[in-house]
Amino acid sequence: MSASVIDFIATEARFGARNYEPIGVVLSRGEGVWVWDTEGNRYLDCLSAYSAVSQGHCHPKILAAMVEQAHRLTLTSRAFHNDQLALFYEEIAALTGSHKVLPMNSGAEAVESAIKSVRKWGYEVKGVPDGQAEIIVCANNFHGRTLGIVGFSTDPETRTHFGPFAPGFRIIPFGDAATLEEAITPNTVAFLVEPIQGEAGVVIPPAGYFTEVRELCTANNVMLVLDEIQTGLGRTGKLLAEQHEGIEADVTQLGKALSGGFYPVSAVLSNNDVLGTLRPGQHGSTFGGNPLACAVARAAIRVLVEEGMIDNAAGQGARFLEGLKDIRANTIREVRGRGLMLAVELHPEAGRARRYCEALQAKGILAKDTHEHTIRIAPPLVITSDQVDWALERLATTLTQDFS
Ligand code: IF1
Repeated sequence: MSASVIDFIATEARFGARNYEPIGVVLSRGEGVWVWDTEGNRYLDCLSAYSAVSQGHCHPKILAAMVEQAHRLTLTSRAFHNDQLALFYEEIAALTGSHKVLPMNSGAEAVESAIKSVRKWGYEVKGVPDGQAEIIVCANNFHGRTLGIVGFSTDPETRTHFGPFAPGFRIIPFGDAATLEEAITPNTVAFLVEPIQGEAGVVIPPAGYFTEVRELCTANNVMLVLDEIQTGLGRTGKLLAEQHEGIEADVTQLGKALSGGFYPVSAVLSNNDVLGTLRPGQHGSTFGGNPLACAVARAAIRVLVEEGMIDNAAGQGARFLEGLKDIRANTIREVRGRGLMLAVELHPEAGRARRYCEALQAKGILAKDTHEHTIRIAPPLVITSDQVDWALERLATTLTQDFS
């Protein structure tokens, strides 16, 4: 590593809270599926900032929209109207078939806002006794890092020594509708779940699971709340992952690619019942729904649809998944994926996934491990067949090495 790279990393270590352990690369430029480090080395980005850069790095049309808006008006607060929010509402509602939209900033904020809204609906519409609302979540969930959210995490890394936590959450296994039915009580207001568990290692539920979940929620007047912050906006080869299951959520959270990686933008989408319970002064955010965020999000959604990125994710995702499954390596325990949300789970005896990510870095691919033994593969949705094949070649040579 050159002196400058070491300087960047050393300075981060000197001043920064050490809440990450990044791969040893210092990036300085991005374009499409490619990123470059400070020494000019090029990498294919197979993380896409955890699916926030689905449109590709520095998409020119999103950039142009951001610059144009930044010259005009960036932030007014919601104390006043602005000329971008209504347009954002109309476009995101039309695209997703939603009736109400609550604009926020981070994904976790959207999840927290959904929890507040669905509890409020429980008390004021469903008639749950005040303070007794229950929300069912799944083991191995990941919905963000705020105190409320880590309070119902089952990952010790995420929650240890951050307590005490808020009550009102029940945990069931992911993918087992019978346990959902058993967990529902008259005080249950919602089932909050990812359509595919991302951080858990791209865990896809059994076919028919969400059909049963949808029926159970409807039959028990429980709101189905889908966290599509990672799975949404084309990542799985459809606009929303719920579409693979042929169901519709009552409440949905979007984030990450909602801005194409230019700006923190998230949103809660719902039917009228849930977000219709909020009254002036009961919820808010300084930056939520600001004109710059809305202009960026409108452009990010537009290019996603107009440039065929969703269908490309389906086609290239199928190519990538098939190519990964064709790799004959005794290090591989399982290959999973839907669209361009893919994962390679290694046998524990193959060694830590991080070692393989470091070996991939040397071959020009940036990927991230999760939970010790799984390599996440999630390139921007603009990836081409040639780039998929280029990546598969390098993945095959790396995965046939044994770093145990
Ligand atoms: C980190 C994980 C992924 C998410 C889902 C809500 C949020 C996320 C399904 C919160 C965020 C990010 C957070 C980031 C790394 C990344 C991540 F490894 F943490 F779990 F993608 F899998 N729902 N996921 O995936 O959105 O508040 O971050 O905007 O915390 O290290 P956020």
